[in-house]
Amino acid sequence: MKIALITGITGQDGSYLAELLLEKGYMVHGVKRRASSFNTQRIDHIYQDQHQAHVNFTLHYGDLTDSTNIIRIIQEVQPDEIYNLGAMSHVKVSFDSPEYVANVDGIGTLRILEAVRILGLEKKTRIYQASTSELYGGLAENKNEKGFYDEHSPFYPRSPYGAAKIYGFWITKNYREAYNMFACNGILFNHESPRRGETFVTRKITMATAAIALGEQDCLYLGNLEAQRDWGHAKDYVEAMWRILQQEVPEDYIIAMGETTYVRDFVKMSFSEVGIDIEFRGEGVDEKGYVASCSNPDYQLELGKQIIAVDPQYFRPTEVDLLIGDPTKSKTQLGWVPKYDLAGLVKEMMASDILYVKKEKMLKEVRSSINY
Ligand code: NAP
Ligand code: F7E
Repeated sequence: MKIALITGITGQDGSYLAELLLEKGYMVHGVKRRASSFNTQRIDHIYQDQHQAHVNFTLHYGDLTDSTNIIRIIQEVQPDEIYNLGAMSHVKVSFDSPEYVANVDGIGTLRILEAVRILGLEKKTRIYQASTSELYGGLAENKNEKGFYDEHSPFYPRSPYGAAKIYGFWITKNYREAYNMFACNGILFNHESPRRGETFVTRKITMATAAIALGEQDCLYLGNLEAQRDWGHAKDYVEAMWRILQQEVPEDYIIAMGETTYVRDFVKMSFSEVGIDIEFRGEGVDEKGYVASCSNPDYQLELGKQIIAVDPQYFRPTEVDLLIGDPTKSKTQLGWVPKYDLAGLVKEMMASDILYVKKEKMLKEVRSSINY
């Protein structure tokens, strides 16, 4: 039985990857941080009661800033594969805590690689590093002749997050070349799901769409509506991570859908799932979205009501304007075929958030009806 260790197991990708590896018959170990409140919601369905826990699933307390516990966990687990997904992954927040991000996302990667080397596991343990399209920085002149970023495009990170991840990228490549380690970077473009953190733009939009449609919120405030992203589904992307570590030769791969969409259009797609058409008027910080029509009897809003506005507090000091990745290498070499397209992703996120908001609404009503 293969043994995998996942850092960042409590995150979006960690939870999907854990499910995938368990399905494939792996023994899965995960690193979770100690927190003052529960942080295991995304994996609770796997790990419900530690006394009746999934027999092939174990969690260890740990933190990527602490090399002593990284070494101890890797020594105990003796993994065949390590997926280093742990990170402070929010680009905007990285401007507020740049040193912490460098420590976790940059040096944290080194701690994993060095632990494997110190323990003499270079030949046994394969390492996947969660690299990112943020390395490209969205500079138009760095795209290839087909208009995509590919594995040869130059990097130009535009945030402390991107700068920390670029160290993680190069140190992974360096350990591969210097010590013959099977260490690979997956350069993943944005991937989303119903489990996406609530402060990333797609989930913020689908949650707010559901809340507005159900009368629980008045207006959705967003930042840069002009940003364009290449969005895929996290379930498809964790499959690619696994495939990267099953190859004969360790290499780096871009994982992307090869299509890009404006944030504004993602808003329109989300609202259209509940039968609401939005018309955008105005420009820059004055741009606003209004209800143009409502075709679903369950979700009726006043026509002409303003429900979207721009709030500059969500702008970033430096923005990545446009990302679009070329998945040719991953499709041909890894045989990776995504099952979801953007429409399918939005549909799934909206269905999940409608249920979520309905449940919250019901709980609120129950609580307010109880006379304490
Ligand atoms: P996520 O939902 O934010 O999850 C991040 C995980 O890292 C969480 O489990 C978090 O733990 C953990 N973590 C944070 N700080 C840590 C620390 N100091 N020590 C150990 N663990 C720590 O991110 P995701 O979307 O699943 O992304 C997974 C990885 O892929 C990240 O490295 C991210 O940077 C990278 N990536 C993501 C995308 C994307 O579009 N999703 C694209 C490219 C690359 P808590 O639950 O306790 O916070
Ligand atoms: O922003 C714009 C924002 O925070 C997407 C991480 O997983 O993917 C993610 O990073 C775009 C940006 O993701 C709001 O300015 C507009 O242009 O969802 P996001 P991100 O920054 O692309 C990469 C690949 C990673 O590696 C990261 O870990 O949307 N935007 N209005 C907004 N963004 C947010 N968060 N909130 C807004 O209100």
